[in-house]
Amino acid sequence: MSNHHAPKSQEELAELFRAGITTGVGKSVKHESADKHVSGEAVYVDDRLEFPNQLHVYARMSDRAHARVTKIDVSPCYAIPGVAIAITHKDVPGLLDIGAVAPGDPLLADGLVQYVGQVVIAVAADTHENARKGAMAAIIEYEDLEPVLDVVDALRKKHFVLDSHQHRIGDSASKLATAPRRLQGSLHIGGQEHFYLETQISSVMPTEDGGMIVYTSTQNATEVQKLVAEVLGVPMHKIVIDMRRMGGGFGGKETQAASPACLCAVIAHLTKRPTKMRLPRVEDMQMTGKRHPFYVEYDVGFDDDGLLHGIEIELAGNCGYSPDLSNSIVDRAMFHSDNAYFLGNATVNGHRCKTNTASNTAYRGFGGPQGMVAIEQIMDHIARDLGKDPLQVRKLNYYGKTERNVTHYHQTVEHNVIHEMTAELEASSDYAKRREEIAEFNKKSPVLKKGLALTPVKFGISFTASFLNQAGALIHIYTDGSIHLNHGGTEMGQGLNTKVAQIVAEVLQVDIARIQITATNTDKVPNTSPTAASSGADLNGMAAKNAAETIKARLVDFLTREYRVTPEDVEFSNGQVRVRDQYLSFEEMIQKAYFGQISLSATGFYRTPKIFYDRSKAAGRPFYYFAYGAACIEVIVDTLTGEYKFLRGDILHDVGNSLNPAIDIGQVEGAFVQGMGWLTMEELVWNAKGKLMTNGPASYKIPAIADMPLDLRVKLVENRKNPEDTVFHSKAVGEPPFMLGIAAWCAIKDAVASLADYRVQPLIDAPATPERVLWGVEQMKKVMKAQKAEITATEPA
Ligand code: MTE
Ligand code: QUE
Ligand code: MOS
Repeated sequence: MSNHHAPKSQEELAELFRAGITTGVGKSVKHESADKHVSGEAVYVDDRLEFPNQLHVYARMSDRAHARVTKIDVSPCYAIPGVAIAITHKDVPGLLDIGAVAPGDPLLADGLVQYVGQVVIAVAADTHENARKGAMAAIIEYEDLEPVLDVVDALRKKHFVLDSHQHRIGDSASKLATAPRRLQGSLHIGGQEHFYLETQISSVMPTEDGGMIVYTSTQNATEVQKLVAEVLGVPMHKIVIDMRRMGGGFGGKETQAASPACLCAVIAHLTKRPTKMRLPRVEDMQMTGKRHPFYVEYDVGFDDDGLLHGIEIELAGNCGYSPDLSNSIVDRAMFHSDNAYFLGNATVNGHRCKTNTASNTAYRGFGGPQGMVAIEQIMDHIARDLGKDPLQVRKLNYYGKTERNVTHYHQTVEHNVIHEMTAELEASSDYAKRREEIAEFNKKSPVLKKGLALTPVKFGISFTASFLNQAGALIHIYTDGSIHLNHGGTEMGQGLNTKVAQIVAEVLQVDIARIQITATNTDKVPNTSPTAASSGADLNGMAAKNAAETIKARLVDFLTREYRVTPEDVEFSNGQVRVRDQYLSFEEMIQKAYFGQISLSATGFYRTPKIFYDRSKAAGRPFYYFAYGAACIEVIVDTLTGEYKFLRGDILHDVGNSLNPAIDIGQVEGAFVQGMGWLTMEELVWNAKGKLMTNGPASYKIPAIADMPLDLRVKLVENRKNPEDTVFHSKAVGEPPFMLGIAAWCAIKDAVASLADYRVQPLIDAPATPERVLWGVEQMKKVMKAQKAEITATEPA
């Protein structure tokens, strides 16, 4: 890149030009931080050099689920050496509430605590340990109130954080009444801890004019900026958020990174000292919200083939104590209660139940997985009732390509590829043959039973709050030809920065090594949406493409004037530029453009076209397109203990034209395992007083390498570009494959159902822990015993 080397000959430049770049779009470029992740050199907030005179914050949590706070005395805190300040809600200079969309989340409890883990006071000291001792020294007294801890209880009492909402198409009630067959059921779906490796953390430095620079681990820089400004009572322009990378987010840092940032900012403001807060794991798990547990009731009418006639689904999300993002999350559960199936005549009601637990929040899939688990349970239930292979019932109910293709929110499903994908996976996984082999195996094996399931995924891409579908980017090219790239998205391990850099490399036809990726920063790209809804690359990639094209157009225009050629004569390739029959290097061109007084810096912007949604009518096109996938999972279950092992997994997933196949396959694998963990082994347990007992890795089990299917085969759909005009015709990948994990849950139930000749659907709630599987086995045994007794009773003497 340096221009001090001997200039290359025209032949050398032409040769480089013809070689083309190897780090553009569609290439398996390794993650921008891969080496640093492995060596430990990647800098997370806690790895930053500490500021002199820095304070550490520790929050004292409520140990009551629901209580009036009758007394807070922080004077004993100051007896601990090193304690600088102890704050209560009264010390917050600006707004106390940090609710994301609707109010309800006080930064520090104001007279009332609503869950075990709620922050009541915060203490800052010279060390974390002194801050902890200080916080524990405070005297806090409560008067207990009756808590609501059960979602069904909340539903029956209509104890909601927000109003219920309905999606409807056709006439479900009359179709249910006239359907040849009808089934009802209910189901509990568990929540899920994010278990990001890096817990919530912020570090705040006060600057001049009452400003703050905030280093924080957040998916939502602009929202942290807004909330820090609000709690301090200053305009947003005083606050700068800097976010280089997260050690995982998974939705858990979309709203809930704000609390440590705001606590630090308030303390930094009051003490004029730099302030850091990092949550210990046990506190993080109790303080912050999780995936919403759901309770589901359904009533379904169908015919003898298993075709749906009418359906009614009640989805009750356990939101915890405050709204947070629950409105959009329960909406997304409702939007995905069809999964890939044409419901026809359907009524879907979504409820936002209030319980005295941490406020549940975004988590990969954003409610979608819970809605899809409900309909997959219904498909299995119908199949058992008819004695059919569940896959047959699933395929029968798939959305059509040109008919039977309108959703219960009145969006037409276009470019449906689930039929072909299912056929391909059925063939590549040898489904039919293995189905027979498993039936044979189960006949001969009294204790160990095998199960198999193949389930589809159709996931809507776009924020359903349409205004969020926008993004910005900023590119500078310096005079040496090196490129500084910034965009509004955040890197949480998913490879967004790598993909956006590949996009810029592709447009400018330079090697990715020329591009410096930089921290997300609110004074470079303002008013960013959260990096969420899997839309990071779709939105920020397009914004960066737009910025790169702006600069490229200026350069082409400059070259046409300088060389008196037409735009068709100018071509960029592999760090070289051909102007008719002359070659010059990228940096040579940049030098010329600089001296030609051409602006080498540009912003880019993007908004998603075509989408609209009228929530009051529950109709529109909330999703720009759908991402599809399918998984086939085989399991073996020990019916004496309820333990199981996944033997094989075959996955086919659709990412359109992949921006980076290696990263996309990594996303598919990681999402599948996370989804499988949610529905099998990850169990949250609260005690009768509402305290989370599974508050660390010893009691909360996330999947490890040994829990992977013994044989896992992941494939991306080939040669199927996104028909919509997305960035290089790619599709979003972050969340959709999470729901491939549903096949693992269905496979377990298939194994258990074998005990009753596949004619009874085992009622195994999620997660299907060994205890619940054993309970399902007992159900099957009881059913079989009852049947035998009936047969004996009716036999002639
Ligand atoms: N992958 C890693 N490694 N770490 C994460 O925290 N978050 C997931 C997914 N993949 C996550 C991840 C979630 S919840 C979302 S919404 C997307 O990444 C966000 O990034 P994207 O939109 O750039 O795909
Ligand atoms: C998917 C998402 C989000 C969403 C809708 C989705 C999301 C999110 C919001 C949201 C909604 C309203 C707001 C707001 C955010 O909606 O992550 O600030 O006012 O934050 O379909 O992932
Ligand atoms: Mo992902 S749950 O949309 O952050």
